[in-house]
Amino acid sequence: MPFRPRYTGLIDKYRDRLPVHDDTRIISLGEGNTPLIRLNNIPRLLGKEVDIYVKFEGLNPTGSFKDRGMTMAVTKAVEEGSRAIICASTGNTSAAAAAYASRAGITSFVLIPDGKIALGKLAQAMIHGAFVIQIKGNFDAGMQLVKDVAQEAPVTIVNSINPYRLQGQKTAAFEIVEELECAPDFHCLPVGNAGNITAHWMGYKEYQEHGIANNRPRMVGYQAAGSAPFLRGHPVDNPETVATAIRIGHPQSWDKAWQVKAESNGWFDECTDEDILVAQKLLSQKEGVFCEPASATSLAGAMRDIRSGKIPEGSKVVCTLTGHGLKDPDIAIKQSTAPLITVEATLDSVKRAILENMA
Ligand code: AN7
Repeated sequence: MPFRPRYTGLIDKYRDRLPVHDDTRIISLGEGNTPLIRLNNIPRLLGKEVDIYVKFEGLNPTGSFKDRGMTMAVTKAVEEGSRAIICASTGNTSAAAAAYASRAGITSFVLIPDGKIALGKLAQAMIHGAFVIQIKGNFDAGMQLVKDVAQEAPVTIVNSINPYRLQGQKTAAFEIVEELECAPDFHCLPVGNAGNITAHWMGYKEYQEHGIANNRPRMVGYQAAGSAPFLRGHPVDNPETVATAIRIGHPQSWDKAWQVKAESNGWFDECTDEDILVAQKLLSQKEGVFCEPASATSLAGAMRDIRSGKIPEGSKVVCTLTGHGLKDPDIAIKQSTAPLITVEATLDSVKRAILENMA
């Protein structure tokens, strides 16, 4: 039987393209290798001839793309002898940091905005044994505190200002090129700190420079309207959005992201919370793909730009779905229109419930 070798995570797979040594102890949970799902129904609803793929990063071990960066950041922290990691987070980074720290047997400290992270993410940080520090302030305040405290305490920062994070995250672009056998024409992402859009661009450029792809995409970053510093042209002090993952007003990769836009001939745009929620629901109900609100920002923006023709027919479009819908059960339940039906536990009443609700 020609069995394929067991998939052991993205560092093993892309070892030659990542800053590790032969004897580096790899801290992995089998992250990466996520599905690239071609949308069947949404393009038809749009009435446009476009190939839309979603890269479902919610299927990483802790349910978001952060695992790609965290396997690298924690592997290097351990290699360098660090005993503790720290991050500020809108939720997903804290979940990934907590999980990879427990895998490595080191301590994690996570600073989160009090009351403003989705329930699933808080549950993850807690169950993995992170020290959860809730601050009475937003992500941006937490990020500043993390930078300050790391000057005075022996902790390694694992936010995306840690350069190993972007190295890990660039592998998502590698996977897309390998599957499509080319780069897409447009790659759409939700943008918060802008680390991920920067990392993807690094990956696409590397594959083109090394002759693995002969094209590169235009990079398109979408922000939530209430939290859109790249649209305002300056940091925003009180960001607000239903998509709490991207409730970020002072992006850490500010200069890098402008460079990505310029080099790739891409653009930034913004989506209202309403657009974001519509896209989340559409994906769930028309394609069977359940992502968290922030993730749906990529599709919300892409749909608008496809409708307007800014993304022309005939294009190959990839939208990254950065996190799993189960991260934020509260929003999902609020979004649901189908009624919960409660009946007696009898054949008759169940049958009646079915017949009454058949389409
Ligand atoms: C689902 O967890 O910043 O533009 O602290 O969780 O690379 O910041 C999360 C960011 C998009 C934005 N989608 O990515 C954190 C955090 C989801 C996210 C983003 C985040 P970047």
